[in-house]
Amino acid sequence: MNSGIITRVMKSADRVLELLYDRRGGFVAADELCARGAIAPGRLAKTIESLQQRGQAIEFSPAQGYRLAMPCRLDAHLVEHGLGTRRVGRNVICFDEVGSTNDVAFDSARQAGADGLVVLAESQRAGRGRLGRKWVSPPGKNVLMSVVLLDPQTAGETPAGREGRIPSPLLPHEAVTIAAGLAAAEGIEAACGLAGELKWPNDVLIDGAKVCGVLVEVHRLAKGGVCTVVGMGINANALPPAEDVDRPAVSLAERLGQAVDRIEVARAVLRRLDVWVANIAQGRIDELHDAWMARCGMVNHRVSVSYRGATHTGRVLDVSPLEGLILCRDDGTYVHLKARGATVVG
Ligand code: BT5
Repeated sequence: MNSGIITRVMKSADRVLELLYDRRGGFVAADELCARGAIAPGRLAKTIESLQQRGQAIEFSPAQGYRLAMPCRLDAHLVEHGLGTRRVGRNVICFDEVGSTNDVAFDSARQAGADGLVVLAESQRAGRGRLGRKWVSPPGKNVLMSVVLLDPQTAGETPAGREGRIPSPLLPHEAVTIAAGLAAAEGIEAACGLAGELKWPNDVLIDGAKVCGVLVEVHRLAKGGVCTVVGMGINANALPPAEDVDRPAVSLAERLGQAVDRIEVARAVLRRLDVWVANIAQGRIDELHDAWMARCGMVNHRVSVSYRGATHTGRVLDVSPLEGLILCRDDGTYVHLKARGATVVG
């Protein structure tokens, strides 16, 4: 088959998948799929077969047509379709298995048009958390995704700085970390109606148990510029084995009592991340601060934070998108603790 025909066949398959997905587990008549998917009736069975080869479970009833079993398998086209974002999710790729989606994201950052790329995987061989810890997720059940954000110089865009000054760094690690956690909590709520609480610096909790973790990493690129990768692991439908976690974990499905559509969750989170990344890039961080604080129950609580070899114990005063956690230590002194290198230990 020449490449033009392959592209057309893939586009038809994507369109059919969209139509089936949008029916949310209901049947779509073969005539409708052909008409709206611009497919000759004789080609529909082959198109359905190609989607089945992509791992989608599609059922056929002679009387009713075709239906996609929900929740369906992750699919890059479905995540992209109807996303409506400006930067995050301009392109989406989806893998069966990778080492870590963050590594694939960094590798992809060298390619043209990588800004906003979303990398999803059904499973990770070496999913990582912060500070050398692991992220463990049963295959095919959860959301494991990473987003590439290139600074404007790298992305070939106009830097968003006043008087042509390029703010440095353009996307502060601190702000992106809290924006990612907030986006995850907001997206989860939009997709499933579950209100998550934020635990600085990078956890989303439901009733005190961890449902999502965020890992923001920054690399300088060989060609110049900086690449920030926002990695997120969301327990949509399954928990990690108990021996792999040192604190309680929870999944969305467990809370809801039913399986969750990962595509809906991923899209909702990406939409919110797009909004917050735009705010940060424009230097508008007050809104981020207020929205974050509204979901954070830590203020005025006494916590102990391990930070670069020392432990700081005191009362949480605030979380600043640029300065990190602001703590009034038990001895009355104040300290600002940055997300990178900090872990709340008690
Ligand atoms: C995090 O680290 O919470 C950041 C996790 C980021 C994972 C995503 S998945 C996609 C992308 N690609 C990657 O390789 N990583 C990112 P941290 O705060 O260090 O928490 C890690 C700790 O959480 C572990 O030591 C475990 O105790 C616990 N943990 C591991 N897997 C978990 C899970 N699925 N659910 C809840 N807790 C988990």
